[in-house]
Amino acid sequence: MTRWDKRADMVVHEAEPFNAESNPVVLAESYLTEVDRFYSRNHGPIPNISAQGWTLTVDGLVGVPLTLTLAELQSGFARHEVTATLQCAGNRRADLIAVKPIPGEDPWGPAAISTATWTGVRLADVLAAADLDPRATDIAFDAPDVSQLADPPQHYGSSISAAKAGADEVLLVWEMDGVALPRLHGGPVRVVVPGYIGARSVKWINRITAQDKPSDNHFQATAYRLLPAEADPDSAGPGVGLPLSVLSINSAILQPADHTTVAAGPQTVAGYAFSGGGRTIARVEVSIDRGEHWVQADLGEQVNPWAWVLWHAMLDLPAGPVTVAARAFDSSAGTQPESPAQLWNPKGYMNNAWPYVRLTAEPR
Ligand SMILES: Nc1nc2c(c(=O)[nH]1)N[C@H]1C(S)=C(S)[C@@H](COP(=O)(O)O)O[C@H]1N2
Ligand SMILES: [Mo]
Repeated sequence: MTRWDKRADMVVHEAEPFNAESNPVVLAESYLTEVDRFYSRNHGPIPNISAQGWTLTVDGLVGVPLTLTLAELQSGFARHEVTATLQCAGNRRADLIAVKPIPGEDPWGPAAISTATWTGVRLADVLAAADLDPRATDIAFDAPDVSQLADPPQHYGSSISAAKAGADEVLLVWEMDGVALPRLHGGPVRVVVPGYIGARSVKWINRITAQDKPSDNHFQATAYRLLPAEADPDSAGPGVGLPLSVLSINSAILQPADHTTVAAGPQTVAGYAFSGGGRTIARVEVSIDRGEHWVQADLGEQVNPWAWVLWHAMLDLPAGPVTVAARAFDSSAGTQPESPAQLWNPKGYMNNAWPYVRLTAEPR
């Protein structure tokens, strides 16, 4: 075990604030990611908030502002569960950095993504209890952790549209896979916004504000925006670039590991595929000739549109160096672009290019 009760084989990008992803090879081995393998992304020191001391304020464009304790949240609203995949907007950034450096951002591999079953109450039910004003277009979330990445330093926050906030799958959760939400993952309470970039699933949430514009928090207004390739990220202030929310279709090859030697002949290749916005995974294909020919992968179950698919395919590898590529299609026929160079952006977000693993196949 390493810090925060994570497995010793986690890939730790930063110890403080703690930023770590699973060893990619083991990630595809279970549909629900074990909590001690679940990636974690933090922008500041992890707050320590007791369940007894926690309160949630609901204010802004509401008829009845609320202050709720955990006991009131748990007893006042119907309990719901959602199995949902969280994916950081920086997942697979390493492949963008290989195209051109991205200073100041962690080189996440393909495992800044994980799946859990989350238990809590619907955000929509809490907003209804506060008598949400129909003029509210955005629902802002605030948390107490202070990030030095903002200038001046700022607590973490973001927002989602009022339409998404009203959707059944968006929960305020206090349990992850049946255990109390660990402190690292936002305990006592976080929001889970399935199908959106992880940044919107605000941990340690202590305030929800209904408003008629998006949050002006650094992590909504300035960070987590897709800048044009030419933009200078240091001078791009609030409002520049497009705000990221719904995830695009993505996939990764997790087995065999990149840059490894395997036996020529029959070889199983395995990974995940996931798309945002409630779109399901329709097809995954793999290729050993850079996309001239494709082999159909077998898809595992997708328990609901908010959770990933694990897939595997059987390839017949010729002896010698071989590059395996994959691509997924979602239910809107959306698919992945061929090369990360087409997607490079100054903050390195949303890489959904074909994944590649470079293997050496040795004659048996
Ligand atoms: N309060 C707070 N919430 C946060 C963050 C944070 O730094 N502070 N990081 C966000 C980002 S970018 C991601 S990808 C997810 C990661 O959640 P996890 O650590 O539970 O995996 O939390 C989001 N919520
Ligand atoms: Mo993230």
